[in-house]
Amino acid sequence: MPSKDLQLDIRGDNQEVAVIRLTRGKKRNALNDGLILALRNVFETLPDSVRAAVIDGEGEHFCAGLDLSELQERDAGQGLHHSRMWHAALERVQYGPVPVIAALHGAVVGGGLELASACHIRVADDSTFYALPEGTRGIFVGGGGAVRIPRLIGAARMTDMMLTGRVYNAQDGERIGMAQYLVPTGTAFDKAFELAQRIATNAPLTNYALMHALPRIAEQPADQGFFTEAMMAAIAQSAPEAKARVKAFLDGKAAKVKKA
Ligand code: 1HE
Repeated sequence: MPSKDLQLDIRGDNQEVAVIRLTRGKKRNALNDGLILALRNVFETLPDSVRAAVIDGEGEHFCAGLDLSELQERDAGQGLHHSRMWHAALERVQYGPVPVIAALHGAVVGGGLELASACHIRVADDSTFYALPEGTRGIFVGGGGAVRIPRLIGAARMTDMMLTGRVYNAQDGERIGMAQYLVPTGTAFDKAFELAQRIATNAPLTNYALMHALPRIAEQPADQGFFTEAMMAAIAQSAPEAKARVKAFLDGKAAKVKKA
């Protein structure tokens, strides 16, 4: 067990899905230093069988952000290292071994939204709400939110959230890009798990390309992006698994794309 506040459960017929649960429900899954380090450790030590992961939170809220009781007076240097510790952990989530799906419900606030934004897919249920109370607490985001959240919703919306304390509900959150899926209350975990099982059947190199190449390509100038894309495409299609999958389709043995 990585930590009493973080549970890891390996599921699926082939042990292919890691379910990572914040289990500090009494404190609304507020993230203390131990929990951040445990999160990092989990992603650094996932079993080889794991192909996708789900993160969710115990109780009525996904995560209340930074554990404010640990926010003592830090000097500038300590504050810098603390923020860098969060960066290191959430970098392991975003650029770790497998795609990660966040199952959101209730509060997704402050560092909770920073954690969610480091995941590759966010599934929110109707009870979800999003906020960045750092603005009203007199602090700033420090867990990578200034980099990741504008990429989801734009800098203008994030500025508004922090300046005015604006809270987005689940429906508006999905509309502006906080989550890719919106599902009825109580079903976010099931949907996230279903997606994880599906993602686990992809060719690992395709998943790797989507996690590690796509976000970098998207940040590159077009000319460099096209070149990196061509390199990644060539590597992916040369894998024996890609050839087998394409052959299966051409032989009529693989699923067609169906109308949504
Ligand atoms: C906490 C925290 C926390 C709850 N740190 N202890 N985040 C915030 O500013 C959000 C603060 N939390 C809230 O606004 C509310 O707690 C919630 C909307 C999330 C949930 O409300 P509710 O009514 O269900 O719970 P509660 O009664 O407020 O809290 C239950 C307990 O959890 C209570 O402790 P208790 O000992 O009195 O039972 C709360 O003190 C505790 N609790 N949230 C510590 N965040 C890398 S930088 C990131 C910067 C940030 O994330 S800043 C934003 C911090």
